[in-house]
Amino acid sequence: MQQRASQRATSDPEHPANLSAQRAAAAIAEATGVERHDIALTLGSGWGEAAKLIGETTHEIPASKVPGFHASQVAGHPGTISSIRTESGKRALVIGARTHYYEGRGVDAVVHGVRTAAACGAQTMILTNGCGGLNPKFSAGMPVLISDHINATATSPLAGAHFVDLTDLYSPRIREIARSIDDSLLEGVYYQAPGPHYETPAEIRMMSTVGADLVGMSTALEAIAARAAGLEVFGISLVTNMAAGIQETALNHEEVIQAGKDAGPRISRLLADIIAAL
Ligand code: 8IG
Repeated sequence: MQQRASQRATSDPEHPANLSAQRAAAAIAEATGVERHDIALTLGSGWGEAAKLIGETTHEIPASKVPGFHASQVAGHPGTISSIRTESGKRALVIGARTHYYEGRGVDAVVHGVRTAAACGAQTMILTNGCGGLNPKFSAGMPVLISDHINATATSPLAGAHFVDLTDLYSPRIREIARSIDDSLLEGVYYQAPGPHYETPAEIRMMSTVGADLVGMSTALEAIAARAAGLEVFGISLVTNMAAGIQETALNHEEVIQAGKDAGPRISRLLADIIAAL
């Protein structure tokens, strides 16, 4: 019996999601003249400026010009895809246009950036985000390495009998490199909630109990798709607020943007140094 396309495994290059990523990669290659990118980064809340120190931005493409990408709905997300040449001559693809699960465009849209990165030839996927902190060792403005995740979206970017191992999903090798650059960096388990609402204090207590240190609305689904596509994954969060009930004041997106601005120079330098050391 013939399977419907939507039921086929996403490891199949003919799957519509992979064809869409190949079209995006072709558009990026055409707009930049760069046939292969080595590294890709997705910039989350607070990380919008952080790619500037990585190298020279040679091309900047509005996300709406690349198949499958959408203009950002979130303030503080640039909505562009850029190509950067690092000092060592590597090519970095910077995806400043993340589709979040809460936008309701489906999981394939959420991981389109990751699949496009793989189709552009990238070997490494760097996922950044802004998030809430649960672990009392953390405070607003602190970058934290993601050591593992809890995917609480109740879905997967993969379909079909595609059983992907997620042990050591967040590259121990690159985490070690990061700590060799800044030995004060802490690590934590990231909990991806579906959003778009923030949590209640009771939910935050539950998440702490099940082992979460960080909570946000991205990254886990993207990391799964990246691993499935064979990429080495590195995740880093900027704690922009302490989670509901841990911080005394109500949560708002303005503090998220402000924390990003305040931490900007430190996290930019850190990201640039990590990429230079890969
Ligand atoms: I920035 O406290 C940011 N994103 N779910 N909770 C959730 N997402 C976030 C939070 C937070 N802060």
